[in-house]
Amino acid sequence: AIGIHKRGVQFPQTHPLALAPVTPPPPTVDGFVKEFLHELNTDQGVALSRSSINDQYTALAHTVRNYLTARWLETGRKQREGHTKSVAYLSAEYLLGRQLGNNLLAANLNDVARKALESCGLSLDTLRAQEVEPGLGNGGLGRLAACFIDSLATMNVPCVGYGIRYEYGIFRQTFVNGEQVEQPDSWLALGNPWEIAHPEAAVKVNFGGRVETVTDEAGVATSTWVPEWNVLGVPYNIMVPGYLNGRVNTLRLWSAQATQAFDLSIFNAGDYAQAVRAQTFAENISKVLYPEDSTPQGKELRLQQQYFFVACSLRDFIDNQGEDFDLRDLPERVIFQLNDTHPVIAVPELMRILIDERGFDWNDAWAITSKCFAYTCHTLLPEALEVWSVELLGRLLPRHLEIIYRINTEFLEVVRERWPDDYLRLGRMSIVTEYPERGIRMAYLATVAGIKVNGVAALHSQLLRDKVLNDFAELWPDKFINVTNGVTPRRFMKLANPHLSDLITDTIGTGWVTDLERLEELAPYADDADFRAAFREAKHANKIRLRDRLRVRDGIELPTDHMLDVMVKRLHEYKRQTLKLLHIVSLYEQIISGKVDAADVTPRTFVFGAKAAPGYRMAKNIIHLINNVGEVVNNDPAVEGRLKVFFPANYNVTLAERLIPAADLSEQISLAGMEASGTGNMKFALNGAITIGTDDGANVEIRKLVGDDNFFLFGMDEPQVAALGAKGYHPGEYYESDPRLKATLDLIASGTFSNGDHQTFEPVVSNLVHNDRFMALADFTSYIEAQAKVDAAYADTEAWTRSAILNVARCGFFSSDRSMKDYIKLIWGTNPVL
Ligand code: T68
Repeated sequence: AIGIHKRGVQFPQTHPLALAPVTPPPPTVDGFVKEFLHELNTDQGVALSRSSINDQYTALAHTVRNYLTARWLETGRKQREGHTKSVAYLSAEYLLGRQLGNNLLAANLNDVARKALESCGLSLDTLRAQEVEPGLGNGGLGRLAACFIDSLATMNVPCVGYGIRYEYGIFRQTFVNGEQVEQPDSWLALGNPWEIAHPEAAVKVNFGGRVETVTDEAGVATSTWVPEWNVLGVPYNIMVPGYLNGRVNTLRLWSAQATQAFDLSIFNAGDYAQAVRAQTFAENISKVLYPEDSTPQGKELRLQQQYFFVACSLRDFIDNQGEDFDLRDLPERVIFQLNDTHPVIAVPELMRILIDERGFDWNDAWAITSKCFAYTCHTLLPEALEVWSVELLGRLLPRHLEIIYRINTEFLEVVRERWPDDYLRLGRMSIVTEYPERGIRMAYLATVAGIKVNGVAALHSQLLRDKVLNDFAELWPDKFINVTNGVTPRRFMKLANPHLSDLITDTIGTGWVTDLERLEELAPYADDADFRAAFREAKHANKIRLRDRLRVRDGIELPTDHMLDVMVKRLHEYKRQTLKLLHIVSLYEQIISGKVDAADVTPRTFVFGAKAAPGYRMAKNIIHLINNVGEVVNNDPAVEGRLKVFFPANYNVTLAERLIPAADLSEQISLAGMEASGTGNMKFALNGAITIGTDDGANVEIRKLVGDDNFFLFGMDEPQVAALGAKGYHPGEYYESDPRLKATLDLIASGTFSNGDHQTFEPVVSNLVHNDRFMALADFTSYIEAQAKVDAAYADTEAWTRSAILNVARCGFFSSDRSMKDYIKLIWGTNPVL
């Protein structure tokens, strides 16, 4: 068994040199070579001449880490001694992407490292390619968390990111005959040089059992949780370096371990499977990332994950405040930002710690707890709002369930006071729902406990206030705010798009990387023909970089002289990949039926990237259809040189970094009112792609900033969607009345993309014609018209470039640095520590 680390011990400092962290030698090429070889020899235990690429990569990563270590320790010391307020970002997902390139950039070691490796006969690019990206997230929500911690470090804001060290991240997607097949993502197989484990600081987490309540003579009831089993959470620390500022924050991810490794007596008796059962069971908790909205099976494990990482994180944060810290001061020390509802069980957990472990009474505990949390909502889809069944919650966390009931009782008192006799409202607002079974609405719990509730784009926040959480907004109008998402310009411009970044820096200087609004200074250059030519050159160079990558990665031969039309995001019906597909099939149909001459069609290459949740049948059908359409279109001489459709498997952060800078057209075509924000849309615009999009999520704000002339808007807006829904939507009517749409759907139904078989895509077609929850058919005509405008605009190269430049120049608002400033100002009230 692993000993539990005793907190609060004063570690001895026995040598004067140990009083300050060892400062790294100045980063000269020779110094770097020395450090690198030292790592290779002592850490990997190999000579350069005998080393594998993985040895070299690992040694390089450690070398970079060593340069950052002193800063890291210094950041930690200042934070502890400063007693300042920190952000504790609680997120079940961090979609980090590769670390090496980012950390070299942050530490300004890129050139030195490149030269140092060259002098050893090695290539930095080869070693960078060796890194398996940590895919510890599903999509936008996880990537947002990664952007946020990058920005906070860059802005010198004390922050610790807490999450789960999944042994397997988001599945690796492969295609077999066009269909998605999931492979486990064993990202740790070759080791992870960026993490440092602290098994001695493991935290115990309890589960199950029962609550014992005793009532004393005064009638005061005391509850004690008698748990049934427990696991250990082992923290792994990962550096989060700020950009060129010497600050290194921490991401702390928890890994589950059995409290007792195995039963030696059973092992000795020969039952090996039984002997390690407890261990396997415990370690399952952090085994694998849940693919979003899959089937109910495994739900229990997901709740275990949520409580596991939240319990570890609260314990860790509180213990780090020292032994004589008064928990009444907790709100001055921390704000726990809840990244969606996944960590919301932290609310009753803090209440439990305060009441059961620290002896606070209910009201005092609530006074503290209700100042320590804020909640970010990332969705509007009702089925995506988490509800935990009372049966499950009561079995796994009986004391927490009891606390939630009490929170609800007290909350409903407040509602009753404000609206006496409004029973319907009480039912609507109750944290406990009775349908379809008794359950706990985690979004409501978060709303009741949070100091603020924010949506992630202006439209989304407005819809939260006016629709999903309207009752709560009436009760607490000031609680509801908007913070529009953002993306880090370090990774998604400077690192991913060196050509454009260099051009920008040559034109307006370096400041934009940490002050993205300065991109505005580029606007006048949109009218400068030389600048436009240079801008196009960068775009073309990016297409070549992408072509080279896809050739090796996927065996795809990407034309570099086509318009590059890209739709990358999770596969979901509301995002409407099918609408994109209908456009492609419709172009194809018009050519092969002779309605349009191929020579008149703008050469376009369509690229998709998307993973479907393994249990999401329709999403998988759509992937299959995209692949099969690609197969037919790409091999039909009738459209040769005009249309190509590619779907590289396993879209991830690494591919995004290559794909986005090369794109001309960004597809953001969700049904209005469905995409909370989108962040890919921001990345594309900042890299000089023009958006075709609906009035949804952050598209609304992008369009407002870049201007209507530099954005292709189509489709219904949210009020129109709501009105159509209320009136009754009949997709069949659109099918019957638009001959182009009919021909398109008929072509799919005819078996053209399924070797003549009519069954394969019947579910997709019939779902569109008979159900079409996300109204793709209603927006089809408008979409096709907007796409025709895209073609016309693209034909005027200079005007197109001008628009693309203005997209870059006017999207500085979408830096995650700005998002963080908004969180700080509107929610956290934290200060930078310099
Ligand atoms: C996304 N949500 C929103 N969810 O869809 C997107 N869900 O509009 C927004 O830009 C982004 O969040 C950032 O705010 C997600 O990515 C998930 O990944 C998810 C994961 C688990 C369970 C449910």
